[in-house]
Amino acid sequence: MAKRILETLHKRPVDRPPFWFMRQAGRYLPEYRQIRETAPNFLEFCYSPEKALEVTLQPLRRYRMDAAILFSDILVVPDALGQDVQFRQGEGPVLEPIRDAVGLDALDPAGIDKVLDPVIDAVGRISAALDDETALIGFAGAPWTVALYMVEGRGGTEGTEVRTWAARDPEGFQKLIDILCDATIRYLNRQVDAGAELLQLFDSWAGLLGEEQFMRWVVEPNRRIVEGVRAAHPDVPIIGFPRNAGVLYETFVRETGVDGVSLDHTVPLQWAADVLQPVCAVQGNLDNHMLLVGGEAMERAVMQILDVLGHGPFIFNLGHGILPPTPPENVGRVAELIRAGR
Ligand code: 1CP
Repeated sequence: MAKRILETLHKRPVDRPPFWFMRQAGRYLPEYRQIRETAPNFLEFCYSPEKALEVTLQPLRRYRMDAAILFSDILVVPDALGQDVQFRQGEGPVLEPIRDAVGLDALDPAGIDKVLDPVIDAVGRISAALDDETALIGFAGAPWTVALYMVEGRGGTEGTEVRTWAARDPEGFQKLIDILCDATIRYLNRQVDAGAELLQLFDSWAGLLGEEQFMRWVVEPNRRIVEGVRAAHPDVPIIGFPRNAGVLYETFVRETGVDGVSLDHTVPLQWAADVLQPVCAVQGNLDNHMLLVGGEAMERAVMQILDVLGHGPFIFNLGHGILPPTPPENVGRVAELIRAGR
């Protein structure tokens, strides 16, 4: 049978909404933690095709999602460009920050393919391992979000360094965005060549920007990447995720030409059904904290999403990634509800 998530993104009818969960492979699963311990650090884990294959498949064995997502991270791109990137235990990513033209000159866009070869290898292996009902999602970070980590040097900030650079010296900052657009188009096209059937662009920090900056640093780069991927692969669906963009979600879907949009949990359901679903498929948007709560509160939230968004093109997902303390059985319960259609 045709893959539900691809049918949905092409706006064709399906028997029930497809589903997958952001961060479906991760620390909430004991089998993930076990393999994670065998890698010396997180980047080496991402660059080990056998390990990436195994942890990509783990959540599918438990919950039979409609899609697998390549196990990797958005920060492999700065690493491939030659920036120093480290993941420290309990601290998240730490990068040698880039703040000016001198930092940009040190990047090496010609070297990315070689560093990213093991990720492309993993895509091929995952593609070969999936059954004919399960689609493979490739992904990358969108330029604004990747630039935030490259400029701040870490996560968990308000983005003060990157926001002030972008506003003070837009031409200089544009050079970083251009490097990231080109590298991302190339990287995503290679993922599709190796077997990815749809793509998601994560712009997790889109919500930090006001309208004018949002147009330049979120909408325009996402639009360019959609265009650059379509030029090589006209039929591969692309999902955008301008997290926390509020009413600017509407501008985003109209201007970028994405086939689907992933909604954070703050987007009102009826508004999404009325304003976004006529333009493209919507994906989301269960509050990831509901998976910590479980029980009736979680079940009610799931039904409500299915009721309001289930009539148009819709992919069930969370508003943001699964949190490490999530009880795996709550994920199973959500999968069961979606499969039953309520
Ligand atoms: O040791 C570990 O296990 C580290 C935890 C972890 C995992 C499981 C990190 C570090 N990355 C990942 C995998 C990952 N990251 C995937 C795999 C596929 C899946 O969803 O199952 C994906 C799609 C990502 C994407 C990613 N990485 C995003 C975009 C989505 C989002 O969550 O907003 C971002 C912002 C990152 C950066 C990142 N990587 C890891 C951490 C802890 C962070 C966030 C740092 C911060 O800003 O707080």
